[in-house]
This record gives sequence, C-alpha cells and structure tokens, in this order.
Amino acid sequence: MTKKIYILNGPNLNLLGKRQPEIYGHDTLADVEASCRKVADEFGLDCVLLQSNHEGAIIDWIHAAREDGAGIVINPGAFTHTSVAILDALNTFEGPVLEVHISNVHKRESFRHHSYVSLRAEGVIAGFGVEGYALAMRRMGSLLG
Ligand code: CA2
Repeated sequence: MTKKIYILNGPNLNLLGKRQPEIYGHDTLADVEASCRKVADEFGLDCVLLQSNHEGAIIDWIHAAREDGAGIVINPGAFTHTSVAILDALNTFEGPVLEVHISNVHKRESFRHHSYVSLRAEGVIAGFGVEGYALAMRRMGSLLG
C-alpha cells in the first residue's frame, strides 16, 4: 500500500501568501501542497496537507496518522512553543516526524527559540521559507524508502 504522509499546519498558516510576505513569503498553502505532492510522487508516496487554528484538530489528525500515516511533517505554528498536548500526541506516533518552520525562529523573539515538538522530531528545518516543506518531504522519502 502507498505510504501516506500527513503534512500538518497550525494556527494562522491559512493566511500564508496573504499577509506578512516579508516574513512568510508569497506562496499559499495550496502552493505548498502542490510542491509537496511533486516530491511525494517522485518517491511513490501519498500526502495530505491539513491546516487548523485549533489545537484539538491537530491532535485528532495526529491520531488519524497513527491509523494510516507513515510519517508526519508538521509546522505547528505558535503551538510549537506552547503545546505539551501536541508533543504527547506525537509521542504516540511510531513513524518519523519532521518539524518545519518557514521563518528562522532562532533569529526571532526568544519565546520562539524553544519547541516542544523538537523533543520528538527526527529533524527540524527552519528559515528555508516554504521550500522547507518540500525538503522535509524529500527527507521523508529517504527515511521511508
Ligand atoms: O516560521 C514558522 O513557520 C512559524 O511556525 C510560524 C508561526 C510562528 O508562530 C512560529 O513561531 C514560527 C506563525 C504562523 C503565522 O502564519 C502566518 C502566515 C502568513 C501571514 C500571517 C501569519
């Protein structure tokens, strides 16, 4: 069966390409999905990109990934820095978890320097703009290949 990668996005990322292009660029989440699908096709993977402004929805998708997901690429948005609940959910998932941040969080306010999700992630990409998602998918391809 084709391995499915969940690409999960947290709060405000629905505004990608529509606000603050100086930080997050001009590409939308639909553009991100297209670039991830391209890489997924290359590696014979399936992928689904989801976004929610609600912590519980993200946790529910992590639980869904426990059922039929081979890997998770996650940009938890601001929940990165606050959510033990998302970390706990990720700790119940058995496949690889890759964390993506569009901006370089380490160049920003100090409250963005700590990530709960990094305690679980196999790898972290930050500051590569939206290209970070496709890079994470490529890494997922080699981890699962
Ligand atoms: O750099 C990232 O990807 C972040 O995860 C983005 C979060 C921020 O809280 C993290 O510290 C770093 C914020 C997402 C906001 O997304 C927007 C996108 C476009 C326009 C406005 C907000």
